[in-house]
Amino acid sequence: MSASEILPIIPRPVDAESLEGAPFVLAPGARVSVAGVGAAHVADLLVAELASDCRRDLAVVHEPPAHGDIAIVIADDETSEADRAEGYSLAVTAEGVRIGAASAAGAFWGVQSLRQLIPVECASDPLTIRPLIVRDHPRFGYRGAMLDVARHFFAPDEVKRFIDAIVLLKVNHLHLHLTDDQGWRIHIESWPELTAHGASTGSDGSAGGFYTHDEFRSIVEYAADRFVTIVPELDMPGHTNAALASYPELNASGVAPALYTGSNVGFSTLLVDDETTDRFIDDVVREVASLTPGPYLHIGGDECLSTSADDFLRFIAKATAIVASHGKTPAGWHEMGKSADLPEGTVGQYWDFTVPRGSSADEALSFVRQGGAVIMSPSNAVYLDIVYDEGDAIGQDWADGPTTIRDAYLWDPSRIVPGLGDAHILGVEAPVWTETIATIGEVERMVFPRLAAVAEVGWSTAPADTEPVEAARDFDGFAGRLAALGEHWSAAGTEFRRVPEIPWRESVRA
Ligand code: TNX
Repeated sequence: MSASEILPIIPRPVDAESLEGAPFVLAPGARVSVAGVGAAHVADLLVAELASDCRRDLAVVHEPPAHGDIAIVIADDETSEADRAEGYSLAVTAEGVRIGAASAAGAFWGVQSLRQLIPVECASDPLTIRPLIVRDHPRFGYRGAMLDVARHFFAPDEVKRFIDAIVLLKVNHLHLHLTDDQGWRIHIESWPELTAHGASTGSDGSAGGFYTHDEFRSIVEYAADRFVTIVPELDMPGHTNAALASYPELNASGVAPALYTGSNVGFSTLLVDDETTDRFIDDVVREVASLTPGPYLHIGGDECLSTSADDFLRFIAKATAIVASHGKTPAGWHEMGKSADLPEGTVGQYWDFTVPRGSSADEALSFVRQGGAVIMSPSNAVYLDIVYDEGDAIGQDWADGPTTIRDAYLWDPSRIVPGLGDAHILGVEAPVWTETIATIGEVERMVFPRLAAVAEVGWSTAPADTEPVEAARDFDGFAGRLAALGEHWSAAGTEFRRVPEIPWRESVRA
């Protein structure tokens, strides 16, 4: 077993080595020394963690480190040129801790590795860390999680808590599924009934809710401070009952349907080639684009079972063009690849799990033919609303479910669609759909520990392609590191499922 598999860090770093010698001890008076653009911001986040987790109060200083300090250094030559966006190094010796990166994001990921190495008892015991050196960078630039706030609504503070939990795994995109049949969750000034009426309930008759523009901006800012890009999704033309229920004029009949609180999919559609609908799309996309600094605006396009094939193609061509006209790169589920009229660079999200792959594979490749790339979300591995085990009370059981922690770990993005390799894969994303999931604690127990597996698939070096993926990935090594991470989740109050495949420490048993 190589040293990188022994150090308890998830995702597994590219290179990691334990060193001989005395450990680092965080002594009273230790400081965080910063140099370079963005280092002070990352230091502030580290200081806040050390204060809340370990009851240590460290000053941030703009001067070279003294013995026993933690240094954060941001400069171009801290990583190789290829790794400047997010790579980092982490060195721990008796002399001090040093995180080096070419970007603030890289330094922040270095801090996440450091946090996992700090003993959870750090508040009462001396804080010591074994000597080691890590050099690390991600395989993919896009590591995502998706939270469905449409079926069950989650308040801004709950979303921020979720962001805190995903960054520990170096997940850097949060896709918010903002609209669906059961609810419309973002205020639109020019179409106020979308939230006045369309946000008033949710799955199972739950209370509903929505984000004001200020609340949405506060989520975007909180995420950006932690190097997470928010990807907003307005799902269309299907999954639109909440909008149709809010405005009669969006319906062919001129009559608004009732709000919907069930779990069926595929029964709703926007009109196609309709002036009111066109104005609606332009307005909602414009407002959400204006709230979104990130490059992507996701418009769904999935499961349009009530839209004819021709209508679907015309709709997608028009809606993606509208997204591009508001300065955003369109993203959508793989069905959107049926269209050969996508704006250059449109991103597809692949969710199929059936083998042989059939038409979905061609739809995925269609994004590449049109100058875009694909996010891999094979539903049998990464749909985190799928039950862990037969008979679970919460979760859905399709997509080859149950989905165990092994299923979430033993797959590879470049082995899903023939002809779709790393060069055309933007990254990976794990969605959690919430028809059956009502509280943020339930969300966390579905997401963790499986998101740790998906995060490692997206970050860590690709397994040798000479072997089957089950042999190429070391599940036992991952399980050992995950057991250590469980202690951190317990200490942080992050809920997670104690799946039986993992040798959780006694201290984290429920
Ligand atoms: C499929 S696959 C959906 C969602 C459901 C989910 C439930 C895809 C893009 N859409 O509408 O919530 O299954 O697991």
